[in-house]
Amino acid sequence: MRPLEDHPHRRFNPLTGMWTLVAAGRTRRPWSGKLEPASGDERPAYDPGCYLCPRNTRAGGVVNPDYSGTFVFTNDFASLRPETPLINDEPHPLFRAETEQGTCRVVCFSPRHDLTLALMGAEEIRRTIDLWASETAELAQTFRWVQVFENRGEEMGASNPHPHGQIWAGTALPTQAYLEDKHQHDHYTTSGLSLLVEYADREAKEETRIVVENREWMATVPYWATWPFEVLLLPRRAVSRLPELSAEQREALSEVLSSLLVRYDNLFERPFPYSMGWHGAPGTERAPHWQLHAHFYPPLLNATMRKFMVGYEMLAEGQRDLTPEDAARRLQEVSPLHYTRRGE
Ligand code: H2U
Ligand code: ZN
Repeated sequence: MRPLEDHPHRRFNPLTGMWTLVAAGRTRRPWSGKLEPASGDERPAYDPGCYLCPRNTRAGGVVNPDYSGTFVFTNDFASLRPETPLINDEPHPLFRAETEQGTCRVVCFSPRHDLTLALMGAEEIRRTIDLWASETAELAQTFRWVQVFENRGEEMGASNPHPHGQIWAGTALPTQAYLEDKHQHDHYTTSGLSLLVEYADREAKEETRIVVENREWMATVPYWATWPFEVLLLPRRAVSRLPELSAEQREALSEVLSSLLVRYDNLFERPFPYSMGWHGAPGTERAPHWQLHAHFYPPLLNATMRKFMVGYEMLAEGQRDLTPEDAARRLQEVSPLHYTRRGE
């Protein structure tokens, strides 16, 4: 371990330009924070009360089809709508506002109410990858930014345990996308290299923060991670958007996603909550500066305790208690076989 890691220090996130304070050793302090009870995850394969299961009725009376693979529908409570009139009202520079047009979809990963991506296996995950890609391609015809994401677990606000995610698409470039675009663009202009392609090459040489990898992908606890077990999932070759992934890259992605999510669940032997999502280049034009990637932001610090981004994090900057290297080591050490399937 390098001496830096034994002392409080700050690390720079080159994608967003933000810093995180690494104050290793704080987890040993006396603590009686909020405990997250490990929710038992016994569920039926079909739940008649679930609004995502096949053949059930959703809010507003629409009946789901008897789907057998994946299923997409426009969110019945969509936050963004395509027909919103575009008015830019600027009575004063300190009171700027703009309306936003868009759409929100819900994507079911499987008809099985009792599954999660971690339990689905690579072939089934592949269907979800194809769906993410085709939805992104379609929505990008109309909207500048397509945000594919999943909130998993009650801890992250998921409203239903049925395996599902969401896609929001809109005309504006949201704040995170704007920052990543600017930083990747600046890096490309000054060095001629894609920031995340260069980063993945360096991570591959160091190896310490890589959780799982294969010929096409790498999942690493990034050097600048803020959340305890945050992961950045990166393609090894330059690719800007989900729809551009080759069949081989999709195949390899399903394998790497499966191993990462199994490791996440095995870490505390409980369903592991997170918010994850894809960042592909905005728009449809060629974007050599932008490397496709997914972020995983899990809130847990250990089996029963969650990390709160409060106080210092809200008022000063992000702060983490264990080093990214320690987090990666913990994830490397767990079994690659899901804990609920060990006896099989
Ligand atoms: P989350 O679990 O990530 O909240 O996603 C579920 C979404 O499903 C949520 O945004 C929508 C909610 O608006 N929903 C419907 O579209 N129809 C329903 O009948 C219930 C919930
Ligand atoms: Zn269901």
